[in-house]
Amino acid sequence: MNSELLQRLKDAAFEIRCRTIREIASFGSGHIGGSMSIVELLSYLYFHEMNVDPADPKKEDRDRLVVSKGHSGPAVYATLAYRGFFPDSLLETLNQGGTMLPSHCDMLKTPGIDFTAGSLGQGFSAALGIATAQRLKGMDARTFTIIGDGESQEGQVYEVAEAAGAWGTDNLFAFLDKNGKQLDGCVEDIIPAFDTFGRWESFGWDVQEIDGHDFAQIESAVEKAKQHHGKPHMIIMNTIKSYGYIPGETEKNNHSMSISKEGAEAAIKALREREGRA
Ligand SMILES: Cc1ncc(C[n+]2csc(CCOP(=O)(O)OP(=O)(O)O)c2C)c(N)n1
Ligand SMILES: [Mg+2]
Repeated sequence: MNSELLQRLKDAAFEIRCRTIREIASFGSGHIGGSMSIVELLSYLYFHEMNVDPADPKKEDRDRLVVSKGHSGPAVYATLAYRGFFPDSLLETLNQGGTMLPSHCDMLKTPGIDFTAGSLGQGFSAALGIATAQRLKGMDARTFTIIGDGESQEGQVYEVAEAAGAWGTDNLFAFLDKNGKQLDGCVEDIIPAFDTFGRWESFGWDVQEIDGHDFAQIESAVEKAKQHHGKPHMIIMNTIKSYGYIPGETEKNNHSMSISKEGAEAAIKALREREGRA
């Protein structure tokens, strides 16, 4: 990855993290853990990879993103705001009455959200449907989707695995946010995910495993996937739940957390220092 792009993406990730932390603090609590673990991916998709236009969020030939772990809405909204889909000021309305930004992604409420999610497993099915429609219409567009490792315990996920593998849906690019944690504990303690890589391969997917916080690895995996025709793509991302919201990184229960306004500013200061930013 060239250094100019790397710096641009790192800056975007920092801006998105600051916005996500403040946004959750404006409501007082929210899904910080699974929001922060996908920030590098969101930065990469919206600031480098995806064909989207904030001035025309519904343009037909766009690439789509279905965040099937829809509780990560706060990070997605922060990304969309920073990309220019709507003003930053809306982030302060997160989850409040009448908001355009409900805690879970809603395609009827928010410009730039391609599918409603929150009931784990369902968004992933929709992503396959959207990718299939793009193919049937002869479009060049891709569908990106993000699922969680806890979400991967949903049986519906494996209906998608089977169908997409059988159909060779190669415009479907899935990312598994393997942060090792679900709502109330570690995946390994609840339903250990035996051989995640082999499992997806066995369904006929093109599978890679990377560090989900490393932009160079994200770029190389996406570029490799684009060259691999005839199979849907699964990029397993090893991540840290709450990454970048430093007080949450070492917290056992970091799925949904309370954040005060002062706590948000202290956390942003700590992140700024850790990243060596002025
Ligand atoms: C069908 C369904 N069951 C339960 C929930 C409640 N729930 C919300 S988030 C979550 C844990 C998800 O864990 P994971 O997919 O690993 O998400 P992440 O760690 O990325 O936050 C659960 C059980 C839900 N949203 N949908
Ligand atoms: Mg998880």
